[in-house]
Amino acid sequence: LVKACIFDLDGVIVNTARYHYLAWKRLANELGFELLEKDNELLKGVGRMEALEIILKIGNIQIYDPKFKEQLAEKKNMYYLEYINQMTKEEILPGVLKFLQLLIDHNIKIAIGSVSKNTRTILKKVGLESYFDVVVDGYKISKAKPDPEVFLKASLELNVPPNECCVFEDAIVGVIAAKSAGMKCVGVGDPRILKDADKVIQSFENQGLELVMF
Ligand code: B16
Ligand code: MG
Repeated sequence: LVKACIFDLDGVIVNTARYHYLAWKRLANELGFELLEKDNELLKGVGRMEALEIILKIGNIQIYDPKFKEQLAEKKNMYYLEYINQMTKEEILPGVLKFLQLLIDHNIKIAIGSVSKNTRTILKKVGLESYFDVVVDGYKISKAKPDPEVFLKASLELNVPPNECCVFEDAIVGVIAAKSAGMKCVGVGDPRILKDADKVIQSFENQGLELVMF
């Protein structure tokens, strides 16, 4: 059994991946190109500015002015916040609450490891702000996934060594980050995409403690 579980936020606890996509798509459309649902896979888990670079590459747009780039990223975030502000606890993904409670009941610590700067807002919106022992978000780190910084920081704050932590991730870069942090990793989503995870689940529904037995 592991001693702590670290959860990615977007796409694992709540389905905000969809809102990130809609917000980037709006920005892309304004810049004159289309953003496809399949392009969204590349955006999962990467930081805001890194995501913007990917978007601009897809649209074949070159921008050299860093200020203008900041403005575009901020615009996207405004669109994103419009969606986020409508969120309720109904949007916590199926089985998540039950699984978190199971871990708490068995004295397994729980943390959030997200590069999102909107982590606190989202947790508040869905009523999970006081659930986690530790929350590491985009304000506490300087390197986005696939860098392991976010998970190592969580392990440090939890006071649990990396090899006794298990990360839950929906993004390829997140799985890479977890593995290079020396942690166990459960992928949430498509096993063909999350090949490097130790295990992959479709959802948290009906998951028991054996999921974190390695
Ligand atoms: P923000 P995670 C990530 O969160 C998202 O997956 C990614 O799509 C987003 O670009 C990034 O947060 C930054 O988010 O713009 O809210 O700071 O998956 O690490 O929970
Ligand atoms: Mg994610």
